[in-house]
Amino acid sequence: MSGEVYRVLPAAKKRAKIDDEKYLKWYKQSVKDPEKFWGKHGKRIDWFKPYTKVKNTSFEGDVSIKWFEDGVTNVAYNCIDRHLKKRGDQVAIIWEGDNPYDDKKITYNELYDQVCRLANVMKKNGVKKGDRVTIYMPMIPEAAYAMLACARIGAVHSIVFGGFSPEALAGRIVGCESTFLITADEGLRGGKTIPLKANADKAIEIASKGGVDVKSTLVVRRTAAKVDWNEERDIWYHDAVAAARGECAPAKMKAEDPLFILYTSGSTGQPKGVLHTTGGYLVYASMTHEYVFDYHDGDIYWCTADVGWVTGHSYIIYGPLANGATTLMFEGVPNYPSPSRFWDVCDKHNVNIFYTAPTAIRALMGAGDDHVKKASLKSLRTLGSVGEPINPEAWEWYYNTVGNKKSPIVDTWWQTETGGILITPLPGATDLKPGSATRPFFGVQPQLVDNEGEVLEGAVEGNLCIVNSWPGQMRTVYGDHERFIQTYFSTYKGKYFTGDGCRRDEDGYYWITGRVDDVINVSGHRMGTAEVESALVAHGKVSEAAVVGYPHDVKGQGIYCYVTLMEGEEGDDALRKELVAHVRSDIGPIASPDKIQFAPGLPKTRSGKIMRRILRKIAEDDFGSLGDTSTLADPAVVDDLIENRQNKK
Ligand code: 6R9
Repeated sequence: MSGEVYRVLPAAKKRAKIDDEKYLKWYKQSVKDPEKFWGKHGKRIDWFKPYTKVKNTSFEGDVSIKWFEDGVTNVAYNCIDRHLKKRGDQVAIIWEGDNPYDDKKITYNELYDQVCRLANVMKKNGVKKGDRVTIYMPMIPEAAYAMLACARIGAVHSIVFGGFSPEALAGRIVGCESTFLITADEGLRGGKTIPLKANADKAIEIASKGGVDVKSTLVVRRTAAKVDWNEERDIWYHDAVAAARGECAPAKMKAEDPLFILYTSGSTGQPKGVLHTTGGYLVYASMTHEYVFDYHDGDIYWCTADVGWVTGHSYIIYGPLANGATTLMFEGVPNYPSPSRFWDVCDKHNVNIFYTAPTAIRALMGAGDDHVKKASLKSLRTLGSVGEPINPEAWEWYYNTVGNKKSPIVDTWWQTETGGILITPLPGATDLKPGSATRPFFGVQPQLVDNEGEVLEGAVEGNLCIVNSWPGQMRTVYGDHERFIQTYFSTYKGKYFTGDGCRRDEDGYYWITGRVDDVINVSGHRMGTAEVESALVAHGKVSEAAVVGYPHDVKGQGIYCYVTLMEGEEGDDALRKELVAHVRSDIGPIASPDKIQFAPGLPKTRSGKIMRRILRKIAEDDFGSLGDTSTLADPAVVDDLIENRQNKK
């Protein structure tokens, strides 16, 4: 599997800021003396008051992570103000609308003006330093302004992806007690509208029953659809911003003041609010953006993610803007109006660095080479992949057909929790192996352990841990530090456990094998099987549910649900449809079940634990190797499950 090696391309090496020699030297220094290494690189951002302390972190006991703790800075200042003198007229954001005829360029000067105005609007409406602001928006420039305006005044943003349901949005509003919401009348993706304002109204109602009253909703007019209006609460964005002042001093933020909360799924319970702070996060996001993509001044950079996910935070907004880059923000989807959209946009804006997800690559590969070949793509120089393991076939298509064998692919492994990329090739330094995220970034110390926590050396497969802190690391679960410790530092004491399985080969390259916990990865979106299960059992006809992932050609993993119905209920296709609709409305379309199997019983141990291992095998249509079923309370249920499996080949 680790056979094929793609050597560093001479042109990439020539241009790159880091070659292999420098990588090895810096890596060694970064691990040997993190204080010194990060003490130096922390200066890549501007500080109002320089730090004297660099690293103060412990993965033991109460777990405490602090970087640059006595430094004072502001993220919006670093992403905008400090560039104005040199690049005020340079484009900061290229916005490409859902409709190919709709686009816009925003210079750093304009960005400054827009962000200051919005910051003043928020202040005027009572938003203060430390307050949580929920952002539920389409991919329009106002989403970027909203993030930066929060950062400017020290408010903490919590972005909820526009594909989430009112219930999911309400849960996140209540979770961080957020009383200020920014949204739009509607979103527009792939020619279809998404009723964001109507969803927000519903969410506000649900949240108020949960004890949190949203006081103001700022609404961007995107499609000009007619929306319900609450005079007490709703404010038109364009009116408010037009009346506001275009100057607003950046708040003085301590390095460890919170920057944002982002909810993400875990193996148990409801999504948790991952908290990132100011200084270390920005240092890490900007440094990885520069070196992982080999970013140079003047490059046009495009990350296709949505700002609702961490990739959009670190690699559409904060990393690129901190580096004074031109970042492209895309409202649409890969296959609208046709599967050549990505490639057309690359040509239209002369994109040099392109960063997307394996699920999109696989879908576009399936649409045929003609769509790519029509485009010139000659501006492309670095290609990136993120979100899930990339299968070698898709990797090779990306390299050969999209990259024309002249652009290195950086397969970047990281997580919402890590804030930035941890394991990745560097374009001018790393020989590539399709499917491998290759080697750790500076300061990152991966370790593989077995299920008992024994450290594994050499070429081996195990559970991936990181043994020392890096500046971009999450600091806590918002409002629940105990859950932070439990989730990440208790499985293997004193180590950050990622939840991923991983193989290390004879060259020391890392190959992520996927989650080893009950998290599934559907089209690069993280989903807790427990969340889908709790949505299913909330339906009146369902008594019990177990959800597992199974291999899916395009999505990476599909969602397979085993459902036990209440006494007297009949499982048929109509009920299947009803359950799919129910889950979509409870969580959002991204959680749509792919397969539903009605099961009179689930395989349980005598102590009542569902044996998911067996359910996974059956969902994969691989029931020849179910392993030991003798510990089951009722081994007969397995025969029925096999008989009625939904993935028969
Ligand atoms: C950035 C992001 C994190 C999980 C992670 C892993 C999977 C991400 C990957 C990858 C293999 C890669 N993952 N990048 N697996 N190769 N290059 O995606 O964050 O949404 O929190 O997901 O995604 O399983 O644990 P997040």
